[in-house]
Amino acid sequence: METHEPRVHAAWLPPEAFRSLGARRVLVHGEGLLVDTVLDEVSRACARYGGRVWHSPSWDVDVDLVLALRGAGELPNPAVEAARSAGEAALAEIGDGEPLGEEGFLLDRDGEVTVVLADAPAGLLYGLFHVVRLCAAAFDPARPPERHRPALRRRMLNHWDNVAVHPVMGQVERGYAGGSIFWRDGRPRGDLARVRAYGRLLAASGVNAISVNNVNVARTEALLLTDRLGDVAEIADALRPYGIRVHLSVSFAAPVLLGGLSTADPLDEGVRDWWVATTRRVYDRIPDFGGYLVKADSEGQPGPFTYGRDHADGANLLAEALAPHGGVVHWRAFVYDHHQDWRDRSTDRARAAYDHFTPLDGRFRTNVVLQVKYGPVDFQTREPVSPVFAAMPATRLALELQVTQEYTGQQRHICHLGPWWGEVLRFAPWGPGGRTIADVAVGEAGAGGGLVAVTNTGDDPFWTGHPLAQANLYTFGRLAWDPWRDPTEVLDEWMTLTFPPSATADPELVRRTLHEIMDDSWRTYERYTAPLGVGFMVHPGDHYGPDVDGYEYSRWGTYHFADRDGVGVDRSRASGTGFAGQYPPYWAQVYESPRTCPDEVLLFFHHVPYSHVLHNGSTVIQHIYDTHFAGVEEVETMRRRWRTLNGMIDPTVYERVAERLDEQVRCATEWRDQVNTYFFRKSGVPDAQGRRIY
Ligand code: GCW
Repeated sequence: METHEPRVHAAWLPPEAFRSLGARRVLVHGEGLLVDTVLDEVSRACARYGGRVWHSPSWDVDVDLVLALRGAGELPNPAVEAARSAGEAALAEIGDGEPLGEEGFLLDRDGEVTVVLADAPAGLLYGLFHVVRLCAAAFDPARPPERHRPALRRRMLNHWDNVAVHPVMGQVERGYAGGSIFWRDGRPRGDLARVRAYGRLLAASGVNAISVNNVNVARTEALLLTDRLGDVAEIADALRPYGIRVHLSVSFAAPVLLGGLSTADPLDEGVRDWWVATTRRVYDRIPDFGGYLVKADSEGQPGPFTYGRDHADGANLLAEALAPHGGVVHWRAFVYDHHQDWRDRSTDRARAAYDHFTPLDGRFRTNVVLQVKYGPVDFQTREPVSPVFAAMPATRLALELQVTQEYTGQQRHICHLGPWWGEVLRFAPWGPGGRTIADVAVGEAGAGGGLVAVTNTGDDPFWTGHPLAQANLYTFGRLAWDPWRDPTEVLDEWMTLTFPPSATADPELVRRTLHEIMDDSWRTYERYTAPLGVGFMVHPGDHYGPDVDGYEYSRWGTYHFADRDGVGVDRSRASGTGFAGQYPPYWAQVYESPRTCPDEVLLFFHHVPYSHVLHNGSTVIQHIYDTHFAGVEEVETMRRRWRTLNGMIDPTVYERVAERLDEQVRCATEWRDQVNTYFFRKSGVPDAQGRRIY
């Protein structure tokens, strides 16, 4: 019997988005694998929309668009050569004398011709996707020249995909979009066309690196490094034409697990030799392999602590093996004690990354990137930004975001994370006006650790389960390219590509409605879930839906300490865990006192009485009630608004979102009622507006 894969949604690259490009006469000049990709993209667009494409050398043809490598030789076409020289002149004028680099490009207009110049093939590909994004505006005669270079060299996604299905976590850990694009039931999934299509989407968003397996590395996954390296090479081959390099999560215990050694001690000669030899074999097979990603001594994963060594010893061991090949180690700072006792008030999970890693600053090799989650705890809807970013000036730090919505509605809820990431990136840990998290990730001369995110994709026909969650993935890529960009502008860009105005009956209505639904959806999610930065009121294990006390007495840490008088975690220096003191002076002082601490993270830093008055004028208890009622109303409004799009957009998208909005309303209502009732019962304080609390 024949089986048919369901039609895969085009996400932000529907054919319609190529209409403007595809109707043009295009010349591609240069050679290379990624130039072939450019050619292929342009050819397909032109075949569909009636344009024409030439690949150098070409003679006297009239063109609308030239995409050329700067180093490629002269062409016997005066108009094209004139456009190229105009581009060169514009570059000399607006540039800083620096080359465009491996990935940068210039876009310019010369009379009737648009010209894209790049130093290297990847730049040409990014330039092409820029032309696609601009649509007709790329051919606007009055368009001034633009130069683009990514702020961050590595813009990486981590897949938490398992090769073998994990008995609890399934095929993809914290995956909400079906199975894995790469793996199924212990084997490669076998659909390399889908992998390639994925690479294409990622390249169009700006991503240039991915790790292909979960950071929790079990037996089968460990083998990817050795016996099953061929499976990784196949993925690398499929992604290479889109400029995406493959990285691998490895087990720190690999020398024991795979090499038959008796130890994985990082200072043991035999262990070092094993990593050197194994890594050499990886590069023999995958010459552009990116490197290793390691979760060590964390949530049961093996690490250097077993051997009495520290994390610099551990990371440097792998870095040394990778260095001759140009590879990097991404070493995760997510190390904490997950065997806590709620009776013990001295352990604070929020302190852990700083306490473990800051003493190691300066000891990591230059090809180690320390990958730090944005907050000190774990991808909550709201946390203060991790103080580690301000505390390790001699280490390359990457900011780790979570695109997969583990704690933010699991792609059943609309929760557009761009605004949150924007806040994190703009946070100035040394105080207002100082350097920001974006600056730290960029580093000096772009040598910082970059941006990394746990992806939200799977083999779901919409890629991300919730069609609107595609915007989170797209936004991540674009912010990784330019972390200073306004996330709302990026969202707008995503809308134009995904719902092309030329294919929509009422484009203005669609755009406005999507903005109304998505722009503030993260704050809406925050309103109906855990209040004031306290976090973690989720159902243990699956992390979906409310369970106020779910973690309160568990070994994973205690998060809210609610009693009849008040709520919150005292993390002050004066009377609490001292976490507030991990920040540089400005924020240490602001966070130290409930009087100065910003409302949105008040309960992260302080245990306060329910009658405590917030900066917004409300008491804590009334704020809890108000936000929970408001949050549910906002979700109901979202659903009403979505219904106005019925018949305007792709019906499969419409239906999938409509279905999920029903669940979002149900779940938000559950959150509201459980949280409000919980705090009403604890505090005995009635709602000032007399609304129904159960
Ligand atoms: O958020 C927690 C998740 C784990 C995850 C871990 C991590 C991959 O609940 O599922 O494990 O973080 O970041 O390593």
